[in-house]
Amino acid sequence: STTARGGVVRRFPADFLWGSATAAFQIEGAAWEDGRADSIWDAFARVPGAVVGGDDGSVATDHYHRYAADVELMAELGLGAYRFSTSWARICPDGGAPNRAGLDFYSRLVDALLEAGITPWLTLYHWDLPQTLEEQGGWTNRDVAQLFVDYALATHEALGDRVRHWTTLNEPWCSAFLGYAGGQHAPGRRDDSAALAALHHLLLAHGLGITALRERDADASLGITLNHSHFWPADPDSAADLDAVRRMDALQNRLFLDPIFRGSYPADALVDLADVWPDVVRDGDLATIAAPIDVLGVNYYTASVVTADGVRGGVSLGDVPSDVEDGGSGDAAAHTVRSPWVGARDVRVVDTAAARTAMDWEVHPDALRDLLVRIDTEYARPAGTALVVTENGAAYDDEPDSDGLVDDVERRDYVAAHLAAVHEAIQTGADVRGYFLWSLLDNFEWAFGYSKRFGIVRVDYDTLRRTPKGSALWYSSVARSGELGVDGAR
Ligand code: PNW
Repeated sequence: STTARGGVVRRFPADFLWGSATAAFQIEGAAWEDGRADSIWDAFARVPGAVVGGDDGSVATDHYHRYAADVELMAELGLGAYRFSTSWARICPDGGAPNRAGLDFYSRLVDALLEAGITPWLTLYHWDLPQTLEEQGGWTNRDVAQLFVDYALATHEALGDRVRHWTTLNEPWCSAFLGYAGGQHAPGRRDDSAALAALHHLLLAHGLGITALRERDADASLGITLNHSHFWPADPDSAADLDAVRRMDALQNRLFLDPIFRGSYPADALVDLADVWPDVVRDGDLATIAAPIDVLGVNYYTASVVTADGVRGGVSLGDVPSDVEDGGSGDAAAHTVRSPWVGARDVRVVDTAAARTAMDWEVHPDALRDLLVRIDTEYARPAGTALVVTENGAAYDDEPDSDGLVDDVERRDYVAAHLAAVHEAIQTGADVRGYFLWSLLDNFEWAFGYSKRFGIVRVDYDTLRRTPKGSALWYSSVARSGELGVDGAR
């Protein structure tokens, strides 16, 4: 069911954080203004076939010029927190020395948020690596982890007096596996060993970043955001399917949770990946990566039934809709992608009767509850770390009426069902402190360009006008009251 269950009103803790989330590249535009240089996503968007419709981030939602109105909108909706990212390519355009004009933009944004009573949650890396660093090998180059620390400290120096919640990385799974193994994301490489080197250097950057920020600012709340998912076996009696679940869980969840919370890569994954694992882990790295964190951000969208038993069919998780395969360019020589699931390319996804979003992602709210309880019990709580849902939301094919209004009942139901799941996790005892809806605005949905809309606020890409959808008004009343009504009603 995609509606909130139970015949009761669900009351969230009084200090529960209600927010929305965005990321710099997806909303800012102003791609070369005030000294900003190319990021890997600017370069990737120029590759024929990489992004649907040939879309890019040059204008996006023009948030760079409209941030004040966007903050006002959040205030009108009564949202108490805002998760955004700073652009590395704006702050350190050539990967090195900081750019004052770039930092000033975020300083203005943070001031506007604080003035509106909205708590800023800042993410340092949401995928926009300076292109000059890609030319030095990108995340396969260990030196990039140290340059990330310089960027983090420059940003903290400018904003640390006002920003108290710092996140190092957003979804290193996507950066490493979609960026370097599958090619769906920038820099668009397809090299499994490079993906694993990138993964290790991303985690190293996180650990070095936490250590440096902690040294500068002992009271700040520090963390990382990971994208998690849950996998069920198509046949619980099939050894092949159970092994498929084990391998997928390792790649998606444990390859990140284990080093961060236990200081080691999962032994079974190291065996699975032995043929492609690069020689990049040095003495002391894992202790650095396991630096204590205050908050683990959990991004959750979907879960899957999987099989590794050929007879059950299914589709590879690397398959993408044909309109996306060549980015809609129709260019035969266009950029191609493959499954990002290193060591699990034989695993296939089996359709269930669950509803789907416009991303074709199945809707499974209960898996969010189970994931939060599992991560809380097995990893976060023993480490003294709190959980925050840093992204959850859905793309749907919104249909504006003649006044441009969108009554997005499906998105509201999706969010209501997942909030009910978060509430159940809290009742079970999981320490979940907040929820950031993805996303405040329709925006640049990576390889899908502007063709997928995740916003609770519609953006008209001709006029750049913002119009809150039905889901925004509904979410506003949930956030203001701290209560989720029966079947998601308020
Ligand atoms: C996340 N996948 O991206 C990001 O953090 C957001 O920037 C993004 O807009 C949002 O989720 C919606 O997609 C993902 O293919 C992109 O598994 C792709 C995948 C997962 C997360």
